[in-house]
Amino acid sequence: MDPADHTVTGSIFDSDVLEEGDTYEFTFTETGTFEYYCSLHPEMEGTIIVTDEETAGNMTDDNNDNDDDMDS
Ligand SMILES: [Cu+2]
Repeated sequence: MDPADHTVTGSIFDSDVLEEGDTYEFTFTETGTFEYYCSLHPEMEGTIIVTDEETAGNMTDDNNDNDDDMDS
């Protein structure tokens, strides 16, 4: 939604320059922790943590079964 251009740039993925309203999608095929940054504004950084299917399934089950654990 930012009128400024940005990129999503990491070790195994890299978007083109994204303009306002653009989206970028990448499917991870391995687990791990992946740092990324914006090549136009290198101070803009993020981290993506990819977990295996078993862990992801458990997280979904917890959310469905325990509404008390939800923050809102
Ligand atoms: Cu940027």
